[in-house]
Amino acid sequence: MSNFTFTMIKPNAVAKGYSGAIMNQIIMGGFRIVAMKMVLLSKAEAEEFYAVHKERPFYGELVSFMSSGPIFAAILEKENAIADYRTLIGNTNPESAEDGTIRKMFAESVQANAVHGSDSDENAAIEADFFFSRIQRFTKDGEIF
Ligand code: FUP
Repeated sequence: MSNFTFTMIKPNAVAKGYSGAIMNQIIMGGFRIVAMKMVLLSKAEAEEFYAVHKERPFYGELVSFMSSGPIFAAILEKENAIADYRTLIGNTNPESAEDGTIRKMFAESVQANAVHGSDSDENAAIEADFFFSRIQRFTKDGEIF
């Protein structure tokens, strides 16, 4: 069972002033913030982060969008974090997302879908390492993630 996940509040949601409301949903949803920073990705950094989607038709647009404005990146801690966070954020497409989910409330489209959530323990670790060093992480029990 995974106790950590990685998230980003995407440029559209930050620009619209939803960051505080989204962080509130995250904290009220039972997640602890282990690490958090506001950052503007360069195009090259967004390309590297989304390299797994390089062959997908939407890759170029996704990279442009994710480097179009500042984001919040964060590591979150909770029992069963990966699955519980994906439940909290809802479907990738906000039209299919359940009522009360972050994407239902704050997403504009499949691309501008307000937040990212890791899909596996392995990817959460890779994504967290992309943004945060060990001394920037504050886990509940001093556990290393
Ligand atoms: P998710 O795991 O819910 O973030 O969704 P995916 O792994 O399917 O998609 C990865 C990213 O690609 C998401 F941020 C949304 C974006 N995307 C598009 O921009 N267009 C698409 O048609 C599908 C996904």
